[in-house]
Formats: sequence, structure tokens, C-alpha cells
Amino acid sequence: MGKTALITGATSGIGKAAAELFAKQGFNLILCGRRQERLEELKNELGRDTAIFTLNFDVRNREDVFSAIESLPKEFSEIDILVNNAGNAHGLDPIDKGNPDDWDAMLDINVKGLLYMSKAIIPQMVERKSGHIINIGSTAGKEVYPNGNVYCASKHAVDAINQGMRIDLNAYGIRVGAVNPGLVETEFSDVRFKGDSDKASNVYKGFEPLKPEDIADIILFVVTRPYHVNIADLVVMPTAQASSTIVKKEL
Ligand code: NDP
Ligand code: 8X3
Repeated sequence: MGKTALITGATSGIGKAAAELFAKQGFNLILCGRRQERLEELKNELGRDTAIFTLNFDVRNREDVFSAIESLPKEFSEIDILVNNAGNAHGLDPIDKGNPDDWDAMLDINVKGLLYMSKAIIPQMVERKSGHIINIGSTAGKEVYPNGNVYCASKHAVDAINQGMRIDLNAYGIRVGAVNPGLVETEFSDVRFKGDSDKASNVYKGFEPLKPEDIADIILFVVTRPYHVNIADLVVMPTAQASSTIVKKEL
């Protein structure tokens, strides 16, 4: 039987592109998100290539995370690969003007949600002494940019958790690594700017951003290395980007 991968945030962007690519490679997939219609579409489309099981829950809700994982049928219950991808930025404001609801959302989803998912799945990996966790961080987890404050803090936390997991799970032979993208054109900026599509599309104007498929490719590369190879921490930016604030734009 093929390997089983669980992808959070599979309904859009990077997670969806990873789901599509993994399905073509024949991985059994557990696809997670909150938008049921999109989960159903994915099941119908990707179910032609591989076995798909969908789980609808909010990663912020600890009980729902654990009961979702416990509800998996036997054929999906052994998870070889966990892609901790669900997350977003909410707002882009200076610290004195930031909305605490946005702060809660980013810390609860990007940090605590990732921890709950990991806590629900790591024990079976420890028991089997094998498994692979890929944490989707960000360049925002490597440097702080103006108005990025709490989003950057959440992704710096992912960076620390990625390192901590690798240290603590070393004894069990579990692979842990992060993929840290720069600017990728997804629904990310629509969410950040709360549906203001002009503001969102402006982020990617004047240069060629990464596509979600570019990151999916890298995630597939990471998980298909021989087992003794662990890609611990990888930063990937569009060629036009040199740092969070330096982007060569031709407008
Ligand atoms: P999208 O907005 O396109 O996708 C975000 C995904 O996360 C959706 O599938 C969404 O599903 C899911 N999600 C969000 N909140 C929750 C929640 N509370 N519970 C469960 N699922 C949730 O953005 P991206 O694909 O760009 O983002 C994916 C990851 O990549 C994030 O961690 C992001 O921080 C990171 N990243 C993105 C970059 C970019 O430039 N786009 C760059 C660097 C990192 P649903 O709404 O159905 O629940
Ligand atoms: C997403 C990339 O630069 O908007 O993590 O923070 S950025």
C-alpha cells in the first residue's frame, strides 16, 4: 500500500497544489480544511487518482482536532507524512493599530493549530519509529518586516517548533523539516486584506511571484528523498525577491 499523507489547509493555495501533486503520485491522502464544498470537490477530482479521505475541522479547536484524527477509518489511520500547512496572515498593521482578534487568529491557527495537529499525530509516529513532519513556515519566520509583527511572530514560532520537534523526535527516527516560502500567489493576501481583492492582487503586481505548484513541487521533493535524508529547513523565494522588503518590481 502507498504512503498516507495528511495535509492541512488543503482547500486552497499551497495545500491544494500539494494535494493535487501528491494524488498524481499515488499517495493516500487525508485532506483537511473548513470549506466543505471544496473538500468535496477535491475528493471527487483527486479520488480518480488515489484514495482520499476528507476531514472538516478548525485547527483552532483542540477537541475537534483530536476527534477528527481519532475518527479516521483504519485504512487512513497510519499517517506517514504530516504537512502542517494551514495558516494565514490576518491584517498588516503597525503594532499600535493591530486588531487583537487578528493576533488571536494568527497565533491560534498558525502556532497552536500546528501544535494540536502535531500532538494528535506524533504518538503513532513515535510508536512506529518512523514518520515525516513538514512544517510550512515562511520568510516571515526568518526576518521581521514592517507591519508584519504578529504574523512574523507566529512564523518565528513555527521555526522554533520545527527545530524543537527535530531535536525531541530525533531519538525516534522521525524526519522533521520546514519549507519557508517567500511571496506565493494564493488566497493568502485576500485573507490578509479581508477580501479587498485590489489590495491583494497589488502584492503580486510587477514581478513573477511563486505559484503554489512551485512549493508543492518542493514538498514532494522533500518527502521523496531516501529515508536517511532529512531536509531540515528550506527557504524559497521568487527570483525577483531578495528579502521580505526587497522585491524587484517593474510597474
Ligand atoms: P491560502 O489562504 O490560499 O490557504 C490557507 C489554507 O489554510 C486554506 O486551505 C484554509 O482552509 C486553511 N486554514 C486557514 N485557517 C484555518 C483554520 N482555522 N482551520 C483549518 N484550516 C485553516 O494561503 P496559502 O496557501 O498561501 O497558505 C498556506 C501556508 O503557507 C500558510 O501557513 C501560510 O502562512 C504559508 N505561507 C504562505 C505564503 C504566501 O505568500 N502565500 C508565503 C509563506 C508561507 P479553510 O479556509 O477551508 O479552512
Ligand atoms: C507569507 C509571505 O512576505 O507576506 O508568509 O509574509 S509574507
